[in-house]
Amino acid sequence: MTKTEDAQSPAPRPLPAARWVLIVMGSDSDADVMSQAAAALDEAGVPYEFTVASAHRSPERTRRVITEAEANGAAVFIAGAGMAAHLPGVVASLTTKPVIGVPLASGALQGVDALYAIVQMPPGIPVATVAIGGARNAGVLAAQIIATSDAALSTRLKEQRTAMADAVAAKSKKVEKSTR
Ligand code: RP5
Repeated sequence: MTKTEDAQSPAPRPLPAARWVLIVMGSDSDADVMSQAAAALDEAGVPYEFTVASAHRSPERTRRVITEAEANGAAVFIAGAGMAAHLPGVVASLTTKPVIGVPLASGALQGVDALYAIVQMPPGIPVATVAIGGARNAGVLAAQIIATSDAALSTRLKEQRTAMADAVAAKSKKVEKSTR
């Protein structure tokens, strides 16, 4: 059973089947970091599919995966890759849906190469780029994009912000002191 099918079950709160995210990465060696995008979508209750397609090693698979996902209603694409990271840009060339790129740390340049490759897209084919290894923010941003047309999801994201603020206050309590 795929994650998309999972999300059609009652918990936590199924979204319409069309509002899902494709998470794609260049290699299975990227999966641990990219799982943080999946975790953020799980927490928001947004369904997704999680797969590998390489812009360089499997260009035909990449084209098929992206075009099929768009035809099947993917609303946002998250693409992560390391080194000469062309995958997010290639994904963006194949769809007009929003694409979020995640530069991944691997190889001699530890993600600086991937950051430059992903963020420097030519005019007309944008990729919204998060930090090196910033897969969690990619998941949060994808949820925010979907929330622009989903009031319940928007409310859930606001609740998460409140919980984050509460957590900061709790952390402060653990270390606070004053000598005045
Ligand atoms: C990139 O090359 C992948 O996204 C990965 O980050 C990196 C290394 O890939 P493997 O050699 O581990 O498959 O295309």
